[in-house]
Amino acid sequence: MLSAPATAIRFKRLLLTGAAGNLGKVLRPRLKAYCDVLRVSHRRDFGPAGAGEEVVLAELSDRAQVLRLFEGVDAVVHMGGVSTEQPWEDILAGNIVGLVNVYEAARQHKVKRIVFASSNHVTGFYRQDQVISPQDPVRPDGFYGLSKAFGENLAQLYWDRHGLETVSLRIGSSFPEPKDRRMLSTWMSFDDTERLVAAALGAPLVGHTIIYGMSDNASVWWDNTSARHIGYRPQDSSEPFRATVEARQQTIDPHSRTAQFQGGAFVEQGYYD
Ligand code: 15L
Repeated sequence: MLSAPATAIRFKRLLLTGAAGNLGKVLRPRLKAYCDVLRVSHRRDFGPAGAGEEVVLAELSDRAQVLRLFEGVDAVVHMGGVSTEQPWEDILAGNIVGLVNVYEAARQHKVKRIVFASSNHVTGFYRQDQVISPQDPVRPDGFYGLSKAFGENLAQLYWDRHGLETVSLRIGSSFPEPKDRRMLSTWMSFDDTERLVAAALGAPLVGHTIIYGMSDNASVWWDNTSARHIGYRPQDSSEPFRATVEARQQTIDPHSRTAQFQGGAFVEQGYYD
């Protein structure tokens, strides 16, 4: 948790979807500093509201429930939906049908901005010896990454057509610390995750901006120059963890697909007949 919020932004009612998920749980206590009321949501019961919160349960694939969820909301941090490679039916419900419902509800309720949890797996089939930017063509590494690419296109459509702003965060690996050699490049600390979300919520003009979510790591595959107007300045780095990570994962076959592609193990996961 940042001791002083990075910006002076404050919303009347901010909605956090996926509040009981991995990143939702990290952001829930942190986002309270940026709003009067934090509306927290998940598909199933996850306990009572805390101080300054209200709980509204909603199944993303149910349009009526999502419309109710968005009533009175100023801005949204959308962490809900499927966050790993899963059977297509689940991805379809959570990340395709569910996201259309999110954008329709946001449009109808005149929400100003969505911060959308996209993923680095939108471009997971670029190689680890390439440095890419949000302007490069997508190369999803599975149906999950493909669904996030759809989400980014949906965000672009709602900006072009309806003036609804989105910052799509192509989140790398937001964990307490990097778990393996790949994450030395993709890791984003929880404090930097908060900095990124706060910057995405607070930047004055974003249209639809895509930005990779990573800390200030020494070896990186992503160039965020085109998103500098967001004002995200990561302050942590994976470097202090390098010796431990390399000692833990001593051997790595450089010819394995997992080691070759940015998506790591995701490039080999999937539910195919
Ligand atoms: C993701 O998109 C996942 O949500 C997360 O669990 C991590 O696996 C991350 O990507 C990653 O690439 O490390």
